[in-house]
Amino acid sequence: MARSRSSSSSTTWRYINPAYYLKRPKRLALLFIAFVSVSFVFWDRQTLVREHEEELWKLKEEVLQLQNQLEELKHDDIPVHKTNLTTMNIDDLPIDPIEIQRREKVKDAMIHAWTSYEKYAWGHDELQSKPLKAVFFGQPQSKNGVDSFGGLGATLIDSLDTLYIMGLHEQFQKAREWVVTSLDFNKNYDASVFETTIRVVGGLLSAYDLSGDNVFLEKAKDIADRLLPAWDTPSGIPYNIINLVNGNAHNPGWTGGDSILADSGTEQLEFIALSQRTGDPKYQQKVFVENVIRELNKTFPADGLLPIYINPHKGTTSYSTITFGAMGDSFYEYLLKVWIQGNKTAAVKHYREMWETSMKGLLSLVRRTEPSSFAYISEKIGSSLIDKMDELACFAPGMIALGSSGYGPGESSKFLSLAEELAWTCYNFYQSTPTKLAGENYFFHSGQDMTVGTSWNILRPETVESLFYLWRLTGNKTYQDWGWNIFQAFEKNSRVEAGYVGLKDVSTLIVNTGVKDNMMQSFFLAETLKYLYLLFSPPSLISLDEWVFNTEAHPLRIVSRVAPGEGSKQHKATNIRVRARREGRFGKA
Ligand code: DMJ
Repeated sequence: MARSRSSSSSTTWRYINPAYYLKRPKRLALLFIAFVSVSFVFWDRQTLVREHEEELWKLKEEVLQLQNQLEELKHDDIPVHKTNLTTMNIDDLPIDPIEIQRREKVKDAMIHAWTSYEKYAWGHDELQSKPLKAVFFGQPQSKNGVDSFGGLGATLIDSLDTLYIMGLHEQFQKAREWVVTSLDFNKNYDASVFETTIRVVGGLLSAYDLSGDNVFLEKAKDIADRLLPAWDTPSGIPYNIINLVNGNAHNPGWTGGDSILADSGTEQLEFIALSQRTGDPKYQQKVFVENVIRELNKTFPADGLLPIYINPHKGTTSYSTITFGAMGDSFYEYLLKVWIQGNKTAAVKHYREMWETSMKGLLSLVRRTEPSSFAYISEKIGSSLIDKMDELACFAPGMIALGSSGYGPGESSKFLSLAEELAWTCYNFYQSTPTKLAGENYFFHSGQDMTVGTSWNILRPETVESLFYLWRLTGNKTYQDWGWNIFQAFEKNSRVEAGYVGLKDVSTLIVNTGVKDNMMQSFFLAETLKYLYLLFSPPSLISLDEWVFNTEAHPLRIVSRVAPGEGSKQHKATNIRVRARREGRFGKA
């Protein structure tokens, strides 16, 4: 046996000995043929793999194109229009598969936020994820609803139009059922006139404009009627708080009895829209919301900048901060947007004039940092400038870009470049922190560019709002990339098992993410996710020619303006078309 094993192993060895082949050419030829055959098989397989890969890649492309077509079909029932505001026609650009993927991710985020709200806080104002133990990353959270706005279902109403625009119709229908069966404004609650208007009246009107469903308009009337007595002051400047049952109105104690500028001047869009849609002029007529602007116009300063406190009895401003951030911001925003809502006609010319005056004032507040020359909008008290800017003021680049087209060519490009510069600053509010999320406000010290002041982040939308406008108005895809980076930072830091929460401190990382707070703000669903979704959508989806966004990102359809007393005639004209015939990619209405 030993001998036979050794003889078989010597037979094997001789096949790898070159002499075995060299001695006989026939063997050499056979070896060559074997080598060529093996190489051919190997090459053939490689080619097959490559061909399959190419095929797979083509299929993926096709899937993306089909997904896009599907998106278009889903949006078929949304009134859409091709924008003329753009300096270039973005609709003519080829479909970008990256854009579609990003849009889908934002939609996933909305589904996650909405499903969490549905599961844990249905019908409440906001979803809270409260830490059960000591505050630490990853601790268990209680998941419950809180009624920060008096139990009006703020998140649900704020989300209606976002759901609709994203094509989440099942969720929209379920929310609609809640509005029909459970939305009750008869609450003995001292509500904020401003918050209730921008979230609830605005959200309902937008849902009405998109769906044409009368239920939303009826509810909008109900809540607006409860808010109206707030304007019953000697000057017409409203009180900022009102009881929803008895109509008793007052101002918060901490303002010393004054009304707040933004709270008093951010109702015009919604109430004018309500008059247009109901045919009832009472919401917009002079004793109510429009009188505020007339009153303020009487003593409007040369720089168009108003301090944040106004006396509702005398209609005069009090010595206080001038800012495009908290408590000032949307007053300026609405001067521009009411002009747009009114089709830029003579009837609303004074709004544009006041806005342009305020823009002169804004220019006087613009400063630049050292060493990097970031432009920022400072604040002012008396004659002193304060080197501080709120993230809230980051809506301004978008507003300036939106208003820039109303100037002549020279001024227009000057304002557009300022908007772009300010957006770069706001983007850097995010990029300059370890979490890549912005703090609530920033200070600017010589030689240090920007430093975080108040360091929380509560999922605010203002920067992505401006990126959305700049993308729409310039076609520059950089703004999409910036928005995508911000979105990813929200995903990384703020996404939790039950929805999304803010951060307590954007400057501190624990296990690679920021320390969380416990609140999913309703404006995250109303604004942040909606603007991000639209940032990655064709511009014809909610065209800026046909829609104007209220300050809570609720799109209101632009219709011809109603003059007081012309209510019923106007009502016919405002019969909102909900099914537009599609033309082109997303269509023209
Ligand atoms: C929103 O409610 C509105 O955008 C408002 O005008 C300002 N604050 C929040 C979002 O930050």
